[in-house]
Amino acid sequence: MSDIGKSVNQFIVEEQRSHPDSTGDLTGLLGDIVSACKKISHLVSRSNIIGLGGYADSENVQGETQKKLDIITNDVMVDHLKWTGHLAAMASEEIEEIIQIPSKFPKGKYLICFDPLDGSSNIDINLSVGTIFSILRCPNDCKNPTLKDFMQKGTEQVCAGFTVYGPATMLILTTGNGVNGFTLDSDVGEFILTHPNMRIPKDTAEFAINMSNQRFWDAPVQKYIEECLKGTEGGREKNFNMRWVASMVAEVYRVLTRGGIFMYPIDSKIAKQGGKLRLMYEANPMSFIIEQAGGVSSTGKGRILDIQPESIHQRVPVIMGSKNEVEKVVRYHQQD
Ligand code: P6P
Repeated sequence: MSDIGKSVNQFIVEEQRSHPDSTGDLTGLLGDIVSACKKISHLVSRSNIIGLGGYADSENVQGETQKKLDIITNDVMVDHLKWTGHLAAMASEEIEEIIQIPSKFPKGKYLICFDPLDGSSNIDINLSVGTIFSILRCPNDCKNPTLKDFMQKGTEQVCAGFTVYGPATMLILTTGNGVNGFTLDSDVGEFILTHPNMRIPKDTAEFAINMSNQRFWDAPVQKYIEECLKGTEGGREKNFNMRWVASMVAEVYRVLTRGGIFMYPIDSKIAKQGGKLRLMYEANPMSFIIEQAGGVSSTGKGRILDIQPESIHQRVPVIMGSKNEVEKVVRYHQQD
């Protein structure tokens, strides 16, 4: 019998049963994350009506001017998770330091890194945005978690997920047993399984990259994109299509549904920062999901999930999606 139509809660509980040693903590934590994302979906859809559009008069740790919703959605995530007893600490794109659990609440065995509203520059133009999260086990007893406890490779992730607040609100989830997509039925307030076992086609003729950076890219990326633009006149089997939404959650969801290659490679403008996208709460969770769906995720020179993190807000180059295309770009880096 198909699992389609199952609520995300039933799906998670049944997944938990397949791990006899599980305590239910992850199930509980995921339930709290789902509640936070439903609240964020509501706020995003009503932001124009309740005056949450536009910029706050503040900057985040990235030096980016914060949208009002950046701050509010960060608070929604923290307020929904700090009391649950499932977390030892949190890290957010919007906050410089790790977020400790207030002493009046019990600590748990997990760590979470999240971007509460990825792509928020799209809010005022009504394009898709989303929440991205990555869950790690807290090493040691984690009574006093520090930044060091978060410095775990992406391969150590227990769970990763993201939402897309778009024409439909979607939740994409992996706990290491494949990738499943859920659609929010706002009539009943439940995420319903609509996209079981999502798989990325190994081939694609659709690339996503911010072309305005073209003159700053390294030679391997220049070569690859030039071939895509030339299509059959440049030796490719097909002519390519291009997409760029400037919202990673929307790009990755498209790749999961029809294949594609999403690229934010290093370029000479951002080389000193190491890249544009953040490792702990963008590249790692999305790479876990992409690999679990049969795709590949690389910096161009190495597997993203194998990177040993050195800081919470560390940036990395990202090339992810359909296996055969990402591996072509990797080969071009090896030949460089
Ligand atoms: P650019 C959004 O700010 C983000 O972090 C990703 O979601 C998105 O893919 C990228 O940056 C967009 O970058 O340079 O096109 O604004």
